[in-house]
Amino acid sequence: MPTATVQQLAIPDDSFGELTEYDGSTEDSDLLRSQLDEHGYVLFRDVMDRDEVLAAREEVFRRLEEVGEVKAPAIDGIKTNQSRRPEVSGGLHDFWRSVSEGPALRGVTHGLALHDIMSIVLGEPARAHDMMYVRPVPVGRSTKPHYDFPFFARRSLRIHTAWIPFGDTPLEDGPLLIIEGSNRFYDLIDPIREHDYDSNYADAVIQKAAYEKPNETDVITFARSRRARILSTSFRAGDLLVFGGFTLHGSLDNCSPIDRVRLSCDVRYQPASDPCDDERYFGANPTGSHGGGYGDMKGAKPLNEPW
Ligand SMILES: O=C(O)CCC(=O)C(=O)O
Ligand SMILES: [Fe+2]
Repeated sequence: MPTATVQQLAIPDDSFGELTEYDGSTEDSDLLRSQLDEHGYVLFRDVMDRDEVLAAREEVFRRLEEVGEVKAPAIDGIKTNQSRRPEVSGGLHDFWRSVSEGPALRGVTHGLALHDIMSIVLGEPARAHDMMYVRPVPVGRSTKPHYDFPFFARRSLRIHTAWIPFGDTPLEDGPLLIIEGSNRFYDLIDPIREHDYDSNYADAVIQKAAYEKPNETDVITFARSRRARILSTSFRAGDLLVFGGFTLHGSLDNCSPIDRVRLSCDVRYQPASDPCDDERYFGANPTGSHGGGYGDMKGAKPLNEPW
């Protein structure tokens, strides 16, 4: 059993499992859709151009090196304990927005390769949200389990998340986790699905819908109460994880012994035929669910400050 902790608790062997790898063709829409339906996710290995993914990694970490947060060589993503980010002209919002709009990064998240895969997964031409979440996650941190649907549902109810590791990400670096079978936890899903997001999408309401119930206990206790395992894997640059809005996910803790920052990005895709006018996620200045756009993201905070 490799090192894996979540919320500072070691995961017992029988509570951990490997994510199932998709081994079919990336062109086989029926198979992809049936896997997504069965597991709630599809794990693709080595489908993105590794060099492009690593170039995007370097692009982001160079920006963090410029503000003193990672050491040289930037591509290694090793954290310092300093930051000059609060002094950048334009402020934290504009800094994070410009990092999130880097051309190498966008070439991966909004390029043809991912667009084509997502179109096949969705079974019709796909369109990406303009807003996306770049996540440099330092040692000691993790993402709590949640469903994505409440955040993104409103104008399209068919959003899917593409989670991309920007760099090799072993378990100890705290990659994404999925709660096995959570796409069938109907007692949690039904109330989320039935909410009318078009008439009430206040940030507090959707945060509560996404996070509250799964976090009444720690993740291990929660998973055990559902007789489910916590699934993850060691990711490699080039891998891609796609999941639906009703798949409970979070992340392992970053426990890197060398202070490596885990870098990933999550971007939403929906059918292009659904409305693309939710100002929270589309346009040149998307507001995000809380209203402050890129400035509200965890990634907008200097790495040495608490979230
Ligand atoms: O990368 C993470 O820690 C969380 C990502 C996430 O919540 C998502 O991809 O929807
Ligand atoms: Fe999420």
